[in-house]
Amino acid sequence: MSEAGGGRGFGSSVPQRAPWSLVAAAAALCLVSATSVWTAGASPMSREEKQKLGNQVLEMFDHAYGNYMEHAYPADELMPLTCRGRVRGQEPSRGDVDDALGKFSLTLIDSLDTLVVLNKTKEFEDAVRKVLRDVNLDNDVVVSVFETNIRVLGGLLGGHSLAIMLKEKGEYMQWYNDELLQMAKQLGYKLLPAFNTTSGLPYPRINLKFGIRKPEARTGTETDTCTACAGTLILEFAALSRFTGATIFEEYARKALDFLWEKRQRSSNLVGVTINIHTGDWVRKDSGVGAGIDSYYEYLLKAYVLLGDDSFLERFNTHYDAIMRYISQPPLLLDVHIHKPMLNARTWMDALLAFFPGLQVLKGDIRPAIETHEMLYQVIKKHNFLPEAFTTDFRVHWAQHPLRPEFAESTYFLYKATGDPYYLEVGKTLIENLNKYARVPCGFAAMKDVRTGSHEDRMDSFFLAEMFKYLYLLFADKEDVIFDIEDYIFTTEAHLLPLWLSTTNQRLSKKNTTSEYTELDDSNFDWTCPNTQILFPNDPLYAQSIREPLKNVVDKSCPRGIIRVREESFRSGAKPPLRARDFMATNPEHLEILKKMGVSLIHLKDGRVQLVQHAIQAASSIDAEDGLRFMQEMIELSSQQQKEQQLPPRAVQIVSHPFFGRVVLTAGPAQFGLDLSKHKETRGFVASSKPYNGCSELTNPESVMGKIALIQRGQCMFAEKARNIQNAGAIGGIVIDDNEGSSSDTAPLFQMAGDGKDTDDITIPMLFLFSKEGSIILDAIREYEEVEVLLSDKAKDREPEMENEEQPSSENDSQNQSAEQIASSSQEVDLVDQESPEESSLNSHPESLSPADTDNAASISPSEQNSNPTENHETTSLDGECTDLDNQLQEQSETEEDSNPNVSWGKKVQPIDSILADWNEDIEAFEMMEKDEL
Ligand code: DMJ
Repeated sequence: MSEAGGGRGFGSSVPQRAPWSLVAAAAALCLVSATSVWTAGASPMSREEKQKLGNQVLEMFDHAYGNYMEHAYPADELMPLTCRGRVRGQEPSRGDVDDALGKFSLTLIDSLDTLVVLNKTKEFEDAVRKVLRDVNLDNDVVVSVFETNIRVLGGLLGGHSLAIMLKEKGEYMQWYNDELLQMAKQLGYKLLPAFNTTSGLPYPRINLKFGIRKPEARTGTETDTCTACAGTLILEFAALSRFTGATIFEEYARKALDFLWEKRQRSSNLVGVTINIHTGDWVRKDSGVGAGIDSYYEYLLKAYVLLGDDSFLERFNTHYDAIMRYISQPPLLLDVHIHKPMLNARTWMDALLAFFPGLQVLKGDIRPAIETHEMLYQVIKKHNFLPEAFTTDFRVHWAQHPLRPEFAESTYFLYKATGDPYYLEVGKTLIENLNKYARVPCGFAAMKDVRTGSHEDRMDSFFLAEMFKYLYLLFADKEDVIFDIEDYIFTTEAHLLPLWLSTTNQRLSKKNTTSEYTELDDSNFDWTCPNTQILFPNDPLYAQSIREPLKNVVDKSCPRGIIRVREESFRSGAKPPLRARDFMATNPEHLEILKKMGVSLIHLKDGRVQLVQHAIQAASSIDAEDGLRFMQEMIELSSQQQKEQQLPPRAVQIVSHPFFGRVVLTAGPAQFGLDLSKHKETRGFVASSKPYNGCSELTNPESVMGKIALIQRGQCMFAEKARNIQNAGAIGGIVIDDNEGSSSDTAPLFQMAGDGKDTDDITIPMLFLFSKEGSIILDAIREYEEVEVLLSDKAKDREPEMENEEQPSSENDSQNQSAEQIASSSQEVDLVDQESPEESSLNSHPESLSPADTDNAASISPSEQNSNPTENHETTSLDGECTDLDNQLQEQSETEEDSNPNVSWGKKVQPIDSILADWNEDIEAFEMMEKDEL
């Protein structure tokens, strides 16, 4: 393989763009040209305020980066609660999420080009020297190919791109001689063995030292990968090829993309979430724009922008057409089945899809981008952050939030496209929330639960790679950035690749691609990057007019089950099918409908009622399909109800100096004692009980009197501990796990059960902390002696008067906590664990399903039979308000169908066998989705 001469044959002068490359640049440029179009609308933000916010972003970045460098480097990531580095193998495994960690100083590499964007050139120079001096890419660690590509290869290439730009300017980086690029090439070669499959799709993981095949590799047995994992390589691999002249990288990435394209579901033009890398069969046949698929679509469009290859645009447009037809239900984006795209596969959305409005801006399809972004913003206003997943009626589905940048990304692109100062206000809210809820003395901590405000001991590298870039650029004027951002494209990790690569080392131009398209179909340009002068010709309030009808979409929504309804019924004026949430077993009309749908009601001996469907007994195939949907909803509702019977997590917030409420620990609730959700929180200083296990009368009542007692788990019942500390005068208790190293990051939520007897005598609140979270309090006592905490159901706002007391040195004091200071305790364990509400799922109720292939069954308990299950949901609303959104969705759906002769309800009427086969697939898909980690 020939390689273009090392020392940046592309080094000191930036090549001129070829004519088509100007098209690519124009595609990127169309994002920014609208800023000058705006003359009216929401009040503009003054230059001073924008600068103030920009400076705030810089200060926040310093806080995150500075703490990483001081307390974590050379580890991959900072653990901001315990203020130390996360070193793989030294912390309890968190599963797949740890596959991003390769002992290669991930956060430093991911931050390189952010330093330049934020005008920290000197720090960039230092950081590059550190990478070259310290980073080893040859560790015996199994890493994710996808994460290593987007974060490390992308980070090195972004760093290289800006290093050569700076060198050319003549002031900084004069010593630089393509060293980052050489590292990138070394890493590229390390990833190549992953592509050794007949399909050309890469294995999901690789051992950096031993590759795939060697016995020491400890990987290579996987059969499946996610679509995004296989389809998010082209930008970095093509850039590597073009920078170095080694064409193999681009070739491999193209081959993987070609294979995915071939495997798209031909009638819907959608792709599934996971695919078998050997056979090419879809493993998960659900399809959306979020987790598992997201950046595959992003890279098709951006590959066109960067590489100018029309076939990528063709593919993107074909998929986009399918997304807008099936998945987009503005303002929602809902997953569907690839082979049955008119049926939703889920009733919830994940946070990763928040990047999609940004991609729609790049595409030039602004309206749905504005709509979805507005819906997401309202969810954020409700919970301060976007929960990892939320339902179609905007309830929290997965409560964590690892400081993801996707929403900030879309906000930036929408501002660039519309110039509407509204998006600056959105950015301001994001900054405020980060400082208010996620900032801790040693960095920024992910949210463990957006409902309680509790933290997780993690600060992912993408927070520095992406969040600060997008927030800074949102408020920056051209002169605030030392280079022209429009000369670059953002990778999915927001790394910057120069557009001039399009004309460099083009050995794999479009004529070599395997795409079946050779000619461009002009109609596909319908949605592509229109001139923004035409987009908002005479209407500077365009974006606002789109947002206006949606302004209460979240607050006024109702709990819903499956949204898509049978359009045909509405057109003919017939009643909509019976929804599971409306079903009442005492309503004769409902029983009649059940019968029509082939669903029978069986009263079990234990008093429960079981619903069984024999599709064959339904009055028609449409009734059979309604029955299937009804059963599916019933299973979801019953699973939801079981979840709701679990107690939610609680929060322990350290409010004394130097924490001032900024550290919030996830705590397990007790099934006895004061219910913190109903009563005011309890606040007090903490004191360790003697004996520490709290299993007998306390010998130090004077120390715990009026305080919150700390007790170790084990050796007696939780209720007994509670009684002993209560008798000693404690106003509350925190039980700390004695399993060394246990953490709420890795263990499901723990609920403390009573002792099987009457526990009404226990009136103080009791909470449970895993060992790691407990250690944070124990360390604080050692360091500061007087430690005050707040026990509550949800973290409370930091107190301004306490913040004001803070001395400049106090932050450093707490940062000085070292790993050695983290105490842990260990003794025997016993008693009752309960699964977290987040952990329980449809899967956990296999008994609800009949084993017979042709039958579908769900059980409901006697108490559920006559009640409307939705009454238990936390979201309430007025009838009129509910129907508004439903109608919107209905209308949208009808319009879609009416205007599209290819899509008709008739198409959805399937033979019974096929419906039953699909049903089984649905169940499998739901099971897998519930298990899936984002
Ligand atoms: C980032 O690592 C990338 O943006 C990726 O494509 C998916 N999302 C994470 C951050 O949320």
